[in-house]
Amino acid sequence: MNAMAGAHCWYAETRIGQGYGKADIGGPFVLLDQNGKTRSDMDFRGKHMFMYFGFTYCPDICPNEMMRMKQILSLLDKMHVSDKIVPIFITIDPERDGPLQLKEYLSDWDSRIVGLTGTPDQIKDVCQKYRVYHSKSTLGNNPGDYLIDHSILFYMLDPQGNFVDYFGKSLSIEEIAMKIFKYVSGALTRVCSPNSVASKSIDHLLPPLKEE
Ligand SMILES: [Cu+2]
Repeated sequence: MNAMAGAHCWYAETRIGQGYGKADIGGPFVLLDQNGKTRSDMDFRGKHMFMYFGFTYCPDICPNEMMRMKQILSLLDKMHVSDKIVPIFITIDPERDGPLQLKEYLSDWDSRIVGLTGTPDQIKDVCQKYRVYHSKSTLGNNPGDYLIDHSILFYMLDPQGNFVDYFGKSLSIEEIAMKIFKYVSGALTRVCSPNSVASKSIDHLLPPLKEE
């Protein structure tokens, strides 16, 4: 089967920017890493960004996804391509996830993962650019006691910072690692779903685009 035949590139349909070739997802950011160093998306040019948005106080979803990220990284090690990507964890909880908190959390998973945080406005901005759904729900009377419901996706960007693909929960770590391998080796260049499932599956995971 030719996977590209009749392929459905979902981001081509969801127009937010103007002009051809401009991805709907992604964009510049300037944040702080887990060592307190200012990092921008430009720092990662030349490598594929492999990103996840979550929060360190997440009781179950994020630990599960971080375990997957760690396992994917070790599969990429075995494929000898892990140096072609930079794994990134961006917090959606800037109030609680400062650099130190991120450092402690990420050292439990994989020290190669770049943790990023920022001011609430900076995080809001990057979440909008990557269309990350997140919604806070308080647990009790203490305002610091809350959970955040959020989208569960890995994002893949190319070495120029253009969005190329996302990987949801339905994909196994082996499938994700194989896709990443294909992207970094040039066998795949952008997201196209051979069965048009992608456009449907991501639309209810992401907040609606604002037509502005
Ligand atoms: Cu989470």
